[in-house]
Amino acid sequence: MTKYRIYGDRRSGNCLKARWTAEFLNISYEWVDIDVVKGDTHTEEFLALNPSGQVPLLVLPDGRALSQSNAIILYLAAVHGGPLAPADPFERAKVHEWLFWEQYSHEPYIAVRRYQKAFLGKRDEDLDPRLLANGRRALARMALQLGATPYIAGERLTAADIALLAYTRVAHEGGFDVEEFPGLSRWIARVERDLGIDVREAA
Ligand SMILES: N[C@@H](CCC(=O)N[C@@H](CS)C(=O)NCC(=O)O)C(=O)O
Repeated sequence: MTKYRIYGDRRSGNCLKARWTAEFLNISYEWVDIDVVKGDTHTEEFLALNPSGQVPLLVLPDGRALSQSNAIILYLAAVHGGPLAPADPFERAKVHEWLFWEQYSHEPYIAVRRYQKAFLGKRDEDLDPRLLANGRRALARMALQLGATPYIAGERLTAADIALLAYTRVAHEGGFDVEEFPGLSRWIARVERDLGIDVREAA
C-alpha cells in the first residue's frame, strides 16, 4: 500500500508538527528531506506539488497534496481519530482558536526571531525589536492559559499543543527565556512526554 509522504526540513518546527502528529497517531509515512535554506522548495518538481513553495507538505496515498502545518495536523487527526481534535463543537473551535492564534501572534515572532538569529546568524541589534516584544507577549498569553489548564486548549492534549510546542520549545534559540513565564517549561516537558519526543534528537 502506498503510504503518506511528508516533505519537510527537520530543523523546521512547522515540519516537526506534521511528523509528531503522524507518529503520535501511529500513521506510517515516508519522510522526504527538504533543505529550505538550499532552496529545495523552489525547484520545478516541488512547485508542481505545492505552488506555494513551502514545507511541510503532506501527500496522501491517493496523490492529493495538503500544505499548512496546522491543516495537516487537523486532517490527520480527523482521519485517524484520537484525542487531538475534540468532537464537541465548542471544544474543537477552541483548538482552532489557538491554531489561528499560533499562526498570527506566535509563530511570526518566535519562529522568525529564531530563524534570523540561529540560522542566518543575525546580531540582536540588526533584528526588528518588535519580534522580541511581540514574542514575549505571546509567551505571556500562553502562561496565562497554562495557569488555568494543564494543556493549552483545556484538560487534554490536542492539536493546539502540538502546534504551539514546535517553536516554544526552541524559543531560547531566538533569545527568549521561557523560564520568565510561569508554567511554560512544565507544559513543554508534559507535551514532549505525551508525544514521546526524544528530547536529545529533536532539539
Ligand atoms: N504557515 C505555514 C508556514 C510554512 C513555512 O513558512 N515553511 C517554511 C519552513 S518553516 C518554508 O517552507 N520556507 C521556504 C520558503 O518559504 O521558501 C505552515 O504553517 O505550514
